[in-house]
Amino acid sequence: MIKVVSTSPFSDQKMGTAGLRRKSKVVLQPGYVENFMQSIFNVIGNLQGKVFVVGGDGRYYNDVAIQKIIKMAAANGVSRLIVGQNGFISTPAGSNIILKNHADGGFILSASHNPGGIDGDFGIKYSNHTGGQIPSFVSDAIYQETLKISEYKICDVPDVDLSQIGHQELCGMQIDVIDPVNDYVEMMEQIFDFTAIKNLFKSGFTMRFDAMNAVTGPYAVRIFEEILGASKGSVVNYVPLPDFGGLHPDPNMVYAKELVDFMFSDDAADFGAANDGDGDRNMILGKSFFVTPSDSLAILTDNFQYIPAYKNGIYGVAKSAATSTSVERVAKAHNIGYYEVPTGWKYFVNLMDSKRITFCGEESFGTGSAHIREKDGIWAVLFWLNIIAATGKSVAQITEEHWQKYGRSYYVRFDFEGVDGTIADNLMADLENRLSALVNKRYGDYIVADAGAFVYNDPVDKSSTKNGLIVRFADGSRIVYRLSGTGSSGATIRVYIERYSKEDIKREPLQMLTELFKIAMLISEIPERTGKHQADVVT
Ligand code: VG1
Ligand code: CO
Repeated sequence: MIKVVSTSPFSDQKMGTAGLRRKSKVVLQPGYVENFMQSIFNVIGNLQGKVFVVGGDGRYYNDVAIQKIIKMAAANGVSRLIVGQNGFISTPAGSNIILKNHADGGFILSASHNPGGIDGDFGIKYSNHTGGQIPSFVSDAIYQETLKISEYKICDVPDVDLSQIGHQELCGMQIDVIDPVNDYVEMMEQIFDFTAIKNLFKSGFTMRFDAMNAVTGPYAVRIFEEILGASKGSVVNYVPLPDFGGLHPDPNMVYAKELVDFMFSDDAADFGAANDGDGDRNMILGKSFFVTPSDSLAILTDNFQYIPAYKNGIYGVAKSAATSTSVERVAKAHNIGYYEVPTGWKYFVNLMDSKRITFCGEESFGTGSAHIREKDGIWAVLFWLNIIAATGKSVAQITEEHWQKYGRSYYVRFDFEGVDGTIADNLMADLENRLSALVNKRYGDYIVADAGAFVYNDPVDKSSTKNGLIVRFADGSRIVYRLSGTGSSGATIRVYIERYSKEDIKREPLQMLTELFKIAMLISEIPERTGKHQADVVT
């Protein structure tokens, strides 16, 4: 029943910050998924005895791609697949399933926060036995393989029924269809004080969680409403839809507009949160209050003692270079390890495995801990609820007290989207060349203290990665520039701007950063080279 099909390479199957991400219509091309998967299987080599986890966020084409992957895994000699019921598994739940079952890796079919549907994006994230996404040297080898692939193997059988939980066999491979929510819920119960959170809801505390018609709906309904007792209807947009009901499942002030409007209205709940398409990002809101992800990481780290799983101490904390320096001050105060890595969760994996860190986070609405090897949206929401339950304080109070204690990093990210790829590449290359000449230059109130490329040397595998350019000013302010690695068309230039203030903590971030934004544009020549004077998305 095993068919060997000849194929010819696609030139664009290079993985980005988090897996392969392309327009759905690109992925629909005959052989596209097959070539990519066969290249992975070829690089892994002998698949006898190997176990993989497969699922996705339910977006358009998930159902078709998952059947291809199952039939190809069987044809390539994989011993066992653990598949989410109806093909659903969130990215954090997938990481947990890999670790819990000592699987050799897993495939989460998702383009994460990118829109779905036939005109949206599709993607595949590939993790190894660590439960985290593969390091760059492995994705480079897979890319090389995609460029020379000439055939793939597939079992020529009808589609597998994924609607029922249980075991079945396909071409000699065992398939276990599992409930994707159970193990995840069990893990959360072991980390947090569910009794305290239950009591919080009993006392009348209200929340709204926006699942954005994506994968976390079933997880959120089970955990927040059914187990913890948040009132029915607290979780909205909880049915995962192939096109996310037209939503752009990116939990930020721009795309989670419905939730933001509600939380800034007179009827606001006490607490608001949203997750992205595959459930690894989170946004935290209080009544008329937004917590930046960089601050959220710092606040969670500072409050680890309230969480049963962490109360005996944490190893350390890490952030991506583009994330604000808030958490650095917390790490110093607690005298714990502190690391700065390139953008992308895969860079945290070695630090967690080697017990250098417990928490990590990115400005892009990602927070997580060493309970798994992916960022975890619902985990972050539960962490906040646990702190609120333990302290009796509101989101705004917790955040403002944090600023009083540590000062505040005003922080905003500006995205310039749909830029021509060559223009973007040249802009970054030229900027890098000019940076060293900027040192000691004065721009209004700001003097450049240091400027150059960000280079990360991994203390565990000794690999070296260059990602983004950083300009540091004498007062501690920073501008970071980098190109996005998750887009599916054109280039996106991200400009991250930060300014620290010890006492002045109640101002509007955009106002505080007006001058630095102008400097950022001047230094980079973004307006002249792209024709854009304003960012397309500001978060
Ligand atoms: C973006 C974010 C990055 C995140 C990545 C994957 O990457 O900036 O912090 O790790 O998305 O997140 P980039 O290269 O576009 O800046 V997800 O939730 O899309 O898997
Ligand atoms: Co995501």
